[in-house]
Amino acid sequence: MMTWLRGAALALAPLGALLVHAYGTAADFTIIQKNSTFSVHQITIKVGDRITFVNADSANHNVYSETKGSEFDILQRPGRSDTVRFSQPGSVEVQCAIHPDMTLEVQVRP
Ligand SMILES: [Cu+2]
Repeated sequence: MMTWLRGAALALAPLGALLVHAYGTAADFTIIQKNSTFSVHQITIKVGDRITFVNADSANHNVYSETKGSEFDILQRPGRSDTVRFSQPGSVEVQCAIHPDMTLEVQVRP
């Protein structure tokens, strides 16, 4: 019985290592929306990284992207935060559908 358990653990070990590797290199960034502006207007990340958008205003925001392969569209009530994972390399234009002056360029490196 002990031998079987040990064998099973060894067989599963490579799978666990693979999962850690797949998610281990991704980084998380946070961008705040305050006074109807993004806290940064340009950011460079890598494929697989995540950006959490926080609405720190007392009004709604609607962060979105129509860049091909990186589309998203999120209505955010005050205080809400949502995370977007960027899986396509290239330049992603991010805007707010409610405040057209709110712009952000996300450079996603391969
Ligand atoms: Cu807005």
